[in-house]
Amino acid sequence: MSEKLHPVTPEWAERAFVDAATYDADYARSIQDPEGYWGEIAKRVDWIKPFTTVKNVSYAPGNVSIRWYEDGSLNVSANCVDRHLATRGDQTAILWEGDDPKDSKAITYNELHDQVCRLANALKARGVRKGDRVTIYLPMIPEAAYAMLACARIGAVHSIVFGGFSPDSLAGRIEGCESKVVITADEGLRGGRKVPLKANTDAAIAKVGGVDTVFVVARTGADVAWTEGRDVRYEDAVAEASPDCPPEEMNAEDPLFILYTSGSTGKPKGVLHTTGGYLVYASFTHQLIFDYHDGDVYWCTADVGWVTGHSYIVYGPLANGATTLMFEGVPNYPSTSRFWEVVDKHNVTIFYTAPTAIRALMAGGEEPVKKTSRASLRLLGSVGEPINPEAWEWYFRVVGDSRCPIVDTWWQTETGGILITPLPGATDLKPGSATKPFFGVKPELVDAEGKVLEGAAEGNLVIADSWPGQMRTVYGDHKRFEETYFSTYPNKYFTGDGCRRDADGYYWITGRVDDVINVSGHRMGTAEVESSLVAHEKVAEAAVVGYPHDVKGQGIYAYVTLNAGVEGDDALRKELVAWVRKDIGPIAAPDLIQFAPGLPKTRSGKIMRRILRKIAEDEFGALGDTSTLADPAVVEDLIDHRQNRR
Ligand code: 6R9
Repeated sequence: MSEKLHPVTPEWAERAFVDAATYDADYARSIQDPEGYWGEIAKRVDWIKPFTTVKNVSYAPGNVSIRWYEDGSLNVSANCVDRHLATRGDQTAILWEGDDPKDSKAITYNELHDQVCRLANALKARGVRKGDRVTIYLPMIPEAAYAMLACARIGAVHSIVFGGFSPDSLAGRIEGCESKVVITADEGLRGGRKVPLKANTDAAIAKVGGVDTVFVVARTGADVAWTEGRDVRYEDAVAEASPDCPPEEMNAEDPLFILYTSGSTGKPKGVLHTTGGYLVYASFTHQLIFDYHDGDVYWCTADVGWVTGHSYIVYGPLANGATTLMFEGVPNYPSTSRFWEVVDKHNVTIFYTAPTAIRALMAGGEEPVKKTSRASLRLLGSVGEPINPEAWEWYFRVVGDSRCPIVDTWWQTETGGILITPLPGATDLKPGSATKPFFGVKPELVDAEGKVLEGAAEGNLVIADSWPGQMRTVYGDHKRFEETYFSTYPNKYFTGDGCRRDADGYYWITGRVDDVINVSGHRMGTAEVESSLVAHEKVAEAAVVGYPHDVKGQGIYAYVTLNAGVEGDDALRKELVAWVRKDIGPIAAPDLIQFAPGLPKTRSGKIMRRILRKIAEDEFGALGDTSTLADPAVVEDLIDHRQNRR
């Protein structure tokens, strides 16, 4: 692995909020005195009623409870909008860049306030009250941010569903949190292609029911089916509503949002984040890690359907009074220069994207990048999966002209904000390493038995103590929360990631150690893809694993056992791929399907995934012990018919 060092430059040590000496001193303090430290940091947000307790956390088995600032009250929308009006009402809050390069607009903080208040009143008029759940299924348009902030303003709990998810996935998420209201658009627009969001919403509601209001934004103006009494034209509702809506006083531990994410077993979990700690953590990390100063133009290319969009397009930046760019399109439309053209058009100074995008663009060569200026860029960021050193160096040299530090930020939906990351004025960079813990974060490496490993070591990554942005529970299932994150290693939060720490104390995330795969930076549970495949009438059994993929990081490899008498051919492969796309969404579509007459199982019937992973990686020389298999002969057949030959 590359151990090339990119030291902090003198200008960065000078200009950034944090330099190396400050990092060491503040980190030590944040670990020794978390209450004192986080009590002070929390002053960065406006409280309605100040808190008197900072931290009240138990990771004890059977009694996991996480509370920060628990007797304080505040409102997230007031913090992200109202408090900036006096000083920066006319500053751009959201810079929107449409799918079509001709479409863009700037929304000031004053305009944001007007839109959020009107929508909040429109929600109230349809009966939405504090604590009610609202599902948001929107493309990357400013209305997505308005919707989030309008919910936060009245104390409703939003649950955003990524626009690429299918009607069935949407249905499961509507049902999971019992939303009575959905906010969607007629159609989405991505890379010139239309996404039938309203039709998908209709199909989802037909399946689960329970929804009495659907707000529909006119994005493309398409003629869509209409259910009188239930469907509401967003533009009309907002125009009729009053622009005056006082923010609801929320307790620090009142829920802010639910976000469904894949785990190693069962259906996606509703990760619940609350109000005070989340906002403090999102805004603080955003400012320090991206070194956000007034005048910066900040662009995170994520979708608001993922946690990165929540914390680092909307809540963190807006709480900081930033200008945040929101992009509706894709990196390769109308051409593979699009990202850099947008950077030049809006003078973007901070750019945050995912390794999969870097690798895809890298495959297209330097020319589409080099023909743009990018002179405005100061800092680059990466998130979603490990970035391989080659992609890191290309990003640094070609995109950043060897001028811009790269912050490789490790975190999860569950963590609410970034936990392991460089700070651009403090941390010497090693390509491929997320480097060091952020303030207040106490990572540890443990072995399979839970023994804490010291010094240079490789093991499973756990976090030994809480931080304010941590998830509080799995919505409606606290037992699942405890079992998933706090039972493997008692008294510690288990991340599900493997990790190596080098002799300099740098962390290198090696990837998931559970049955979660990371496809183009999107989390997918192998169990979800399997249950979709077995729901097909021709499939008897399926086992899904990840395998290394040049662009996506991991690809989806499915072993499928067909029902007796069914012939496996390319037509059926296509049919199964289309089936999963339709059932879950395009991101879950298998890349490779191998028809397998039998799967390697132990005598007790457990599928030996270790063997399937090795074959999918084309590494069958290292299969390890196969003696416990019920029928070792199936392995020969699997190897003979493997689909990934390198
Ligand atoms: C923010 C986000 C979380 C999983 C996580 C890990 C992987 C994210 C990473 C990274 C290496 C990084 N991951 N950032 N791995 N380096 N900088 O992506 O949340 O969708 O919940 O995924 O993504 O495996 O456990 P989420």
